Amino acid sequence: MHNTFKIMQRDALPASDPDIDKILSEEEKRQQESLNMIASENLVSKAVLEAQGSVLTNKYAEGYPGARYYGGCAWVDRAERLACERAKEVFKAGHANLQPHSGASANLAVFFALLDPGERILGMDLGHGGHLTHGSKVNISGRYYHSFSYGVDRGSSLLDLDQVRKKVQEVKPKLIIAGASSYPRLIDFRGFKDLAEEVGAYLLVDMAHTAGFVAAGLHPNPVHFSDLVTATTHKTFRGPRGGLILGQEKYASLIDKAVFPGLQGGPLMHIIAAKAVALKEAQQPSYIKYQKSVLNNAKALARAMTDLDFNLVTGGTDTHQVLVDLRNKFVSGLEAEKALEQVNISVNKNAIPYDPRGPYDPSGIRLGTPTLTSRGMNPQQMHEIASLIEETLVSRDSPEGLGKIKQRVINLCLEFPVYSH
Ligand code: DSN
Repeated sequence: MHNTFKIMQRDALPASDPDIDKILSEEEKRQQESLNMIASENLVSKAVLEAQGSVLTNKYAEGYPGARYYGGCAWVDRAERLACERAKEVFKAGHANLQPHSGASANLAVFFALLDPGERILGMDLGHGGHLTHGSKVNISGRYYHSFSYGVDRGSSLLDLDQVRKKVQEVKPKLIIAGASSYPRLIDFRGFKDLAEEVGAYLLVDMAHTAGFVAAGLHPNPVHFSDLVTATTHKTFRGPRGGLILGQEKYASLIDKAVFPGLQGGPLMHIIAAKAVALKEAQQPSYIKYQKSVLNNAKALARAMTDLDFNLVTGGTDTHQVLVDLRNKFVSGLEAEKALEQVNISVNKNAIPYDPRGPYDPSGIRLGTPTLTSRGMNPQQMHEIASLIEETLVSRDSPEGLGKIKQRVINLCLEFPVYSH
């Protein structure tokens, strides 16, 4: 007899595939009973889940609305048109492509549209908070293009555009990528545009982590002045797993051709419909309230961690992320991640800028507030969670101590159930 805990009712699966049904139940229980502080994750609405788990998965629709390689596309055409129109409204963009399966493929489509193999790109160093797809040598972006990187200031851990300018002038890239995976501060995308103009480069802004704040009008919108903007739809934006590309109308045909037939085959129409649902949610007043709470919670968490003598990279946050340098706590990022996992707190180990340790066991952890906020938590819980983190690290060698903390974590989670509305 397996665990029967369920968030979503399933009719056919329990009998047809009890193994997978059990895995889903266990994962639902894990999500219900864990504090998910992975900064790149969130909790989508039931409406998004329903669109995502719909019959649209049955449909092939290579091409674009009105110009498909398959018959029977009338309804999926409507879904994709709605998604594109809503994306253009939400982000005030001239053009939107909702087909990228992920942020990684959205970025690759932009490179494919604008560059020839071997041309120069300049992105943020992965070890300083950049992303694999911004030119890392182990990624296609660093193998097919001639990639260079800029970093953050050694003293402040902040991006200093004067230092970036030196790199831009030295490299003279054809494309500059602005945007980060673990950088807790606002990025001056407008400043990056000025740097790009100085050398005649394109500017790609990858706002995967902060798209929710841009959609809510809480962070400056880079769509107006960048050449192209990519994002994922599943992080702060709180939609289904996937990517999108936004840009001025003049790039429409280049981008559409790069995504299909350049890079991808059939679009995932169930995901595109779910993106449309999330985009509609992003137009509701409650969405702005939600995104404000994500930011307030991150600030509260940063304050509480600082009060407990944790060192924060850059000293605080303007986003949903809090990047903790653990060196003064004499625990590594991997040890912290493992200890926290034992008490049902999910975080990821993370490099800090100029990290003296290696990438598999770096000196930091990255914390995020989007999922906690989606559960309805507020600054009071952020203080409680900071204490739980501190106590876990102190008690990491005591199974009994960790057991007690885990029970407190579960109790807190059950006060803020997932999918309670
Ligand atoms: N893996 C994502 C993150 O955690 O930031 C980026 O792709």
